[in-house]
Amino acid sequence: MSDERLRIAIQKSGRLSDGSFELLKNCGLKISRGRDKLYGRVRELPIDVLLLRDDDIASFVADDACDIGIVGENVFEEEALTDGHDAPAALVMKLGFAHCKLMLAAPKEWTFNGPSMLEGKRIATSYPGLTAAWLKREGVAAKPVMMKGSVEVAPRLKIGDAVCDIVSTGATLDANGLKPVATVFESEAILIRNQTAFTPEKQAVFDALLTRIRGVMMSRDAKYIMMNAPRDAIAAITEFLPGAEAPTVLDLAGYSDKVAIHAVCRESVFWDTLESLKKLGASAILVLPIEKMMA
Ligand code: PRT
Ligand code: ZN
Repeated sequence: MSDERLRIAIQKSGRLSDGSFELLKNCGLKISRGRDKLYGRVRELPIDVLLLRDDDIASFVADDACDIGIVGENVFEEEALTDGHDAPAALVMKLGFAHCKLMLAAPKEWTFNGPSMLEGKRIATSYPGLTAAWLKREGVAAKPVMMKGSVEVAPRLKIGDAVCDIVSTGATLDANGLKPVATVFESEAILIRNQTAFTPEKQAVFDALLTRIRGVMMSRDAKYIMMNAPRDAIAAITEFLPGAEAPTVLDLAGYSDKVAIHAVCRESVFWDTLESLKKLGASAILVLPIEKMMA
């Protein structure tokens, strides 16, 4: 692309769009557009946002129509297996939202005792590439049957004996008399880019955006935790704090045997974490949200 603005493709509306918009918003990008528009412009940085069907994102990025994109890893991997791009889009990083699994599911009445049960069966799926790759890994000769949608009804319509479909809560399978029997692929939203080198200007914008995305992801579960503690409990408390490195230990005015401990916990802090800290001697425990982080 000759345009110096970084073009990012995200899903217009669907299961990836809220997470994608929120990520960009948390990176400080204000996208001026109406929800029905296909194009948005960021004011603070030279970035344009294209709003597309999720199915088009990976190939638009591969074809250089966009520089980067946010897409489901399931769709990205399926296209890599089935699409003939010379230079397909490349994975930059996982984004930690829109988690789901591509699962093999069979009628509830089956007693499933391993992949070999699928030998010679027809498996209805929108993901024939990933399904075939899994069957090959398992050494099972079964036939994926491509269905664009409503895969879960295939066994009832006798289009397939089993299905391979995206599962989140499992409610759709359950409502259709199916049960998950094996995980074929675990997916989440990912950031992808094309393989053409960016101009130095565009590369600088991309690098700045990546730094912000990493910061947003780091601060997602992170908490700032503060407490008072007996001096002789510092080691035990430090070891216990979830995902904390090198906490700050401060003297407490008027107490020689007590200190204040401050730390950034990079993993979730639960009520039982606080209860355990209390048992180790901590008191006056405060847990604060972290809005932004930069390593
Ligand atoms: O309109 P557009 O083409 O852009 O969107 P789409 O309808 O093709 O895709 P969309 O928005 O449904 O999904 C986009 C991406 O979200 C997928 O590629 C996955 O990476 C991810 N994702 C996360 C899911 C789900 N969760 C999910 N539950 N994609 C689909 N489902 C469907 C699934 O196909 C099944 O029909 O939800 C149903 C199962 O849900 P449960 O909760 O009943 O198990
Ligand atoms: Zn789609």
